[in-house]
Amino acid sequence: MSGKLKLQICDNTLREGEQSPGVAFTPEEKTRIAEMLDATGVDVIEAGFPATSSEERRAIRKITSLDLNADISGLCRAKDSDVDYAAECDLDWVSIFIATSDIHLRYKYGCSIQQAVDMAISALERAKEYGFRVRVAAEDATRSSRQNLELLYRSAEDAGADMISVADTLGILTPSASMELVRWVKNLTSLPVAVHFHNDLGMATANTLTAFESGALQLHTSVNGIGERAGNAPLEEILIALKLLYGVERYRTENLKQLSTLVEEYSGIRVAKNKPVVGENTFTHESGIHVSAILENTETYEPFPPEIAGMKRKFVFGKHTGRNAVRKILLARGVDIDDLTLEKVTMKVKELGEKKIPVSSDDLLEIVKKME
Ligand code: HCA
Ligand code: CU
Repeated sequence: MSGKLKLQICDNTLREGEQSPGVAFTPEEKTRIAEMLDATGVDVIEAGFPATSSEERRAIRKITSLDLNADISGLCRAKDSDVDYAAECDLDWVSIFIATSDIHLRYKYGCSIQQAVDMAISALERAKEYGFRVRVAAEDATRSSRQNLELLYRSAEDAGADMISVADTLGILTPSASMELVRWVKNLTSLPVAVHFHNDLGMATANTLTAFESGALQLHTSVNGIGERAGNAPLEEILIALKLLYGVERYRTENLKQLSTLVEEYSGIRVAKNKPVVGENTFTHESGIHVSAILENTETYEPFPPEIAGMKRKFVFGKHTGRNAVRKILLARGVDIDDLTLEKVTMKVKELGEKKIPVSSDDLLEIVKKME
């Protein structure tokens, strides 16, 4: 596929990510994350939820005053007062969301779909009066009837919305359902379509990429995938997949590890070692077979060069280490040992590994020194 496809990344770390249990970014932390997202080439930064507090609005204003290349958006409920708060923040975009599923209409709002749409349109009109560009989002779209979605999206287009948006709020979509839904939504209006997909069943990345293939313009992400519950499509997975599998070259993916570490630190949410792209184990090799092959050609067991994501290759030694790998690693560090020492070193490494004691390349050199 060509890299010229129309595409925008809207990153939600600062809004949805902050809704993760226990997470609160200071205005300074928000600013730092926004700057790094901008340096990575993210097109839209959802900076926060203006109605939350005056501190939140101060943080958003700090970001809008930076004059970043990215457009800055804020999330609003379908309430005029939320739009008024957004107007204090100097935003480019506001996103107005309204739930369209029967279960949300009944138990959250206690109103009809027509009343919900009327609220969204009133908020949209107010936002247009302020001069905002507006994305109108159907919350829980994937559990909503097509009739309800059609009413919201068509009304939004008639009232001057700039983008319509599909939220898989509970993360229940499959890739094939994502394709079918996005194609259907695209045909309803002439507006660009955004997708905001959650990861409850581990499919947010797959669903988002399928939506892209199906014509969605704006893809929502968050760094390390943080967000409500199991979170959202991780920025790092989406950007690397776009680059590797779809030929999209315009994002500076080499920032991803740094961005991930920053968000890990500020959010207090640890990244799993086996997390795709940025997890500590993604470029760490232990098994003898893998290490030996990688030393001949890294492409044997690495899907892409680690530098592309700002990662580093690492070798560790343990239970699965083989003689051959030890020999090659030592030779690469200028150490040539005889067969007997090699055997002893390998046995020692395996023994430590079985006791769950990790052995790094430096430890390996120490072991050799002691044997000699
Ligand atoms: C929420 C709202 C939202 C909004 C999605 C969007 C969702 O439930 O907190 O901006 O399109 O997932 O529906 O995050
Ligand atoms: Cu969400």
